[in-house]
Amino acid sequence: MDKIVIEELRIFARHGVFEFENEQGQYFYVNAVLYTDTEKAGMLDELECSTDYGSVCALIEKVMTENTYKLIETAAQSVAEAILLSFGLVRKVDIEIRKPEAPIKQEFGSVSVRISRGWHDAVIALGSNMGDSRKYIEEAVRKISENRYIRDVRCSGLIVTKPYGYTEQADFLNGALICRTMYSPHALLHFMQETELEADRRREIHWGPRTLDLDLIFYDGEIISDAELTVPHPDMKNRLFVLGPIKEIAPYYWHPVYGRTVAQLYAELEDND
Ligand code: A4P
Ligand code: MG
Repeated sequence: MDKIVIEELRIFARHGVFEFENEQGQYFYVNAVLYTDTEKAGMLDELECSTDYGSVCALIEKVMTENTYKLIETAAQSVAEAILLSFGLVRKVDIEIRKPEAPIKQEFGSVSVRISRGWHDAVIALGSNMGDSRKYIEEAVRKISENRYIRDVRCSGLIVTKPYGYTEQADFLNGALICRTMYSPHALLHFMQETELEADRRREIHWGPRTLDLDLIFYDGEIISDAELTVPHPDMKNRLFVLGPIKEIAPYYWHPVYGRTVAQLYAELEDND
């Protein structure tokens, strides 16, 4: 992807864990790499088709000077978020904040924090079989859509499905949504779990009845497997109630483990059933 690069933007600000740093202030230096597509701007020679680096510098200065953070980690996070939220053409940013006057006793050149943040594709499966299922799911979609770290939400229709796994329970209402998110996979999972709890979700029987179930099915083409999170969701290929709604909104989403599209996985499962 193309890059717009800002180097050594010098900003006087007051970040630091010590009170004297907040009172006296010091110079910080910001490096930013904006990942974007400059082809159209390059062909038409029009600033509107690109991201104005002058405006980006002004925004970085605003974030750095209108806030006082203890950590340059937080300053970097805030700068990255502000750029991604304000400049729609920027897909990803690398931010480095250097603090050459940091209060360190030893001789040193500079200390800095470098982070990368960006917009990622995520697919979330929605399910409910307790209470007013439609209301719980619609409320969840609303919360997800209103979250500032999530954008471009597209939701499938909702379908009634027979319970899978533990079958002694009511029919489910299922759907799926695709979105772009600035959250990491784990942060997105935590937001999804918060949303489940706000829908009176109690974790009782595994695979049992629930007011709201949000499962992270895909996150870009990433493969994740740790104690908290498995992505792509390990049982999705056996679940028509997951594959069907995703097929409606993203039939060509590529499963990075099985090497097939959602539409192909759906067709295979339907044949086997
Ligand atoms: N976890 C790991 N990976 C993920 C992921 N990709 N997305 C962990 C979400 N969570 C993930 O989930 C248990 C733990 O899984 C979490 O702590 C998380 O860290 P949970 O939601 O607390 O428990 P659960 O929902 O009872 O278990 P599980 O395995 O998520 O159940 P499923 O797979 O969601 O199945 N039949 C129909 N027709 N429609 C349904 O929607 N749903 C289920 C529940 C059963 N039968 C169904 C349906
Ligand atoms: Mg679940």
